[in-house]
Amino acid sequence: MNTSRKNYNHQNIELKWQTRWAKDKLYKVDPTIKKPKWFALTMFPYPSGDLHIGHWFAFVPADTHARFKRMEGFNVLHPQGFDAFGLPAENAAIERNINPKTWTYQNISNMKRQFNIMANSYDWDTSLITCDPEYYKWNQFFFLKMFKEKLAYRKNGPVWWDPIDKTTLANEQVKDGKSERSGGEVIRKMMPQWYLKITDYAEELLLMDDLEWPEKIKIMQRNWIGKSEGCLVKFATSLTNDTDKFIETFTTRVDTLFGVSFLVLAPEHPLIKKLVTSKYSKTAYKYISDALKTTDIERTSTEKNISGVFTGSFCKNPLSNEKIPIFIADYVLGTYGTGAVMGVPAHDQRDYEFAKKYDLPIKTVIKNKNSSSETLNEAYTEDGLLINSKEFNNLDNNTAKIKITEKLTQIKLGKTHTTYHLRDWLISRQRYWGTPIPMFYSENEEILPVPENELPVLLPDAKKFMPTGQSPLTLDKNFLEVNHPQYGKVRRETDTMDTFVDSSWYHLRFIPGHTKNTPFDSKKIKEWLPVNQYMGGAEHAVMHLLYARFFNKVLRDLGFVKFDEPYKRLFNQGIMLARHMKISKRNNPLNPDPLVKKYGTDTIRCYLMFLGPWDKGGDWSDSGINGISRWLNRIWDLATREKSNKQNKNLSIDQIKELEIKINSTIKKIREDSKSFKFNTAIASLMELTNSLYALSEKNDTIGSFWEKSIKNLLLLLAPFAPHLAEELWEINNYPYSIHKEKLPDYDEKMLVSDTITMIIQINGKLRDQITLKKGSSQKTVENIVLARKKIQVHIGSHSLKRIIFIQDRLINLVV
Ligand code: ANZ
Repeated sequence: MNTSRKNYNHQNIELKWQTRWAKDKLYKVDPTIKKPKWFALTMFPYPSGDLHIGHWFAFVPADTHARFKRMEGFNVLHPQGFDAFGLPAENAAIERNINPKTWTYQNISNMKRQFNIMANSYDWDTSLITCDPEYYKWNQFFFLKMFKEKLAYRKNGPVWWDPIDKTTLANEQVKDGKSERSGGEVIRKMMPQWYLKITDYAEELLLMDDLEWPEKIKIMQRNWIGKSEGCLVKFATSLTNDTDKFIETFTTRVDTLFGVSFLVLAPEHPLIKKLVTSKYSKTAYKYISDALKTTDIERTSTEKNISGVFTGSFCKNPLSNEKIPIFIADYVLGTYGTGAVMGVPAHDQRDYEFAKKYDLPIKTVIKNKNSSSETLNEAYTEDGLLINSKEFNNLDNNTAKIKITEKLTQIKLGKTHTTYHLRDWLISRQRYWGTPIPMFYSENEEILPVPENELPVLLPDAKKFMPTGQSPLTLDKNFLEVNHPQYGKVRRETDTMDTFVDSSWYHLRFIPGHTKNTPFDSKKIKEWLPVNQYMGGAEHAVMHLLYARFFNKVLRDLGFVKFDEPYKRLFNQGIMLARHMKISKRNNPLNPDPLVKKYGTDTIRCYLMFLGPWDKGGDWSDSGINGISRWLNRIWDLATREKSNKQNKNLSIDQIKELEIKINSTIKKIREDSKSFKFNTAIASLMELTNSLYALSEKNDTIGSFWEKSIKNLLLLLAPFAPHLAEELWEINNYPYSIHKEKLPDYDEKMLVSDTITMIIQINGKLRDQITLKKGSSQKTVENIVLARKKIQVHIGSHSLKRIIFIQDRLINLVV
């Protein structure tokens, strides 16, 4: 029996290779190498503390994927950086009463140490930290470019206010009426804020057919953008002023125009002041002030009792000329369409309830083709034929939409219109830890851009950065008040940018080649982008992933990049649980540092990938990790066998053939599985190969070129999963440094299926022996071979053979 060193010392090995790889910059990307390029990117982390095991679950499989690409022959750039501005870092710093900057840089150095332990193949020379002035200078630069193109603008309007984080939020950061981050219930405020005009790109952002992204994310983006095609219809008021003559409504059901029995304005509608008559003003203004205190979610909830108030004014239906009362109701939102709705109770359920409550006429104008009744117990919202609609009667309602729109267009009281639920991106934050918005205000509130050559506008080192509702930078007089050579006495904008601005273009900054004077090297960008494989959580579907697409399109239109989309392929990993609990910074029963000490990085890496399919997530179990540990020790044992002990027999031709098939099919399986991120099944097949080799090595001599080749292939296939162990065994087996520069072994298509089978030999139904035979061997051949076997002869002894049961390629049963 071969002697071998059992359980390997992971602590020595892992530290040794981490040090060596870092010293040699093993993963440094050389852009001049003539190989196809592959940009593998993972969503970069917030440096808000330690990397927990959930981070490992996000980053390790992504690294393994990048390693496979490298071994497939690509020139791989796999960078990593830190999304360093923003509320998580700022809030953590406040809790600990230290400056966010000190806190952030401390965390970054700790997290870099932890990343090294994780052994991901990052090129640290390309790294970036978004709170570095040399990075955020370019946020400001792009902002100025957008301002010039009117893609960045300031507007006073209703905004979402997070009372916990004490800042405004973008629409995307509000989920079910709550701040996505703090969980606080948001409230409406009127405030002048900065916006980026993402709505200009709504239509193009809907085009996603060429993106190899999970369908789920594409659907979420499409729904969020919410394209709606309809018609703008003008209702004449009694007001005579040119701008007030009409109330414009947006409807997707212009076919119901003859069924309008009231008009509803959102409580924010600008014409309200002019339309509310003195008789109704008291009730109307009380209603409006109450409505503005509630959230849009509450206002549009179908569970809430519908309510409204009459304005005292009327308008005129543009086609029927009927006199229509004008109401105010909170179920109409000021931020969608035109903020005014034509009420058609017979065909819209909310309008139906409203009409019932305020005793307004309910006039059916669309008739169910199969029913004669016109009385309704609820709104009829399906298709049908028009009735009570003058010359449009008997048209099917979809044709009627076209005809009525044509008529309205003719008389200039309507036109087709497409609108989107997407709102412009509000980027102002009343917080300290972010990129200063590079703007001045003159004494008479004129908006003045900071000249480009004055960038970056540095974020001052603040002593006070507690959130108060007002941007902390207003407390810094040196920052705030400027005597500008060009503009004179001006005041600086004190809000900072949403950190999603930082992450909207960071991928471009990773490409080596930018100088002090360029955000990135446009020529090299062309070689590396779009990102070949982006990997990260699905929670960013309508935030980061939408913003980054928008930013890319703006940069394209400004001439900075040539491609339309930043991320060609996207993969979302699932959620990992730690002993049935969701992992978070606060709730982390699995601290990686002691686990690494106990099991080693390679074991943890493999275990995380063995847990389940990466996109499905998984649950950590302590017994599972022990299984992985045993497997890796087995590989260690196999690949460190002494080669001087020759007492066993060599492998037979058949055994070699079987093993060759096993190896070829394992290579094929692992190549395919790794492409589709199925690391769990890839590891399972590597385990099977290990078992086959182990079984052979128990009985046979592990000498010879074939055995060596087998071990070599095993190590190459292991390298992306367990980089230290593979490297160490590579060295022990005298292969040249480094295994991570090797190519993945290829398989031979002809060597995938076996032409032999294992047949079971039974005597009186009891398993007595097994035999390897050529597939399809005849009963006669098998009988001859079996009856000639010593072991079988011993079992039969003096009994006489009565009967033989034979199932081809499966079993032979001798009845004696
Ligand atoms: C009259 C009508 C009749 C409507 C009918 C529907 C059915 P989407 O598809 O989401 O775009 N609407 C328009 N602006 C609104 C606002 N600011 N707040 C609340 N509701 C608003 O929905 C378009 C429909 O939502 C519009 O079509 C309008 O009601 C309502 F039988 O107009 B409809």
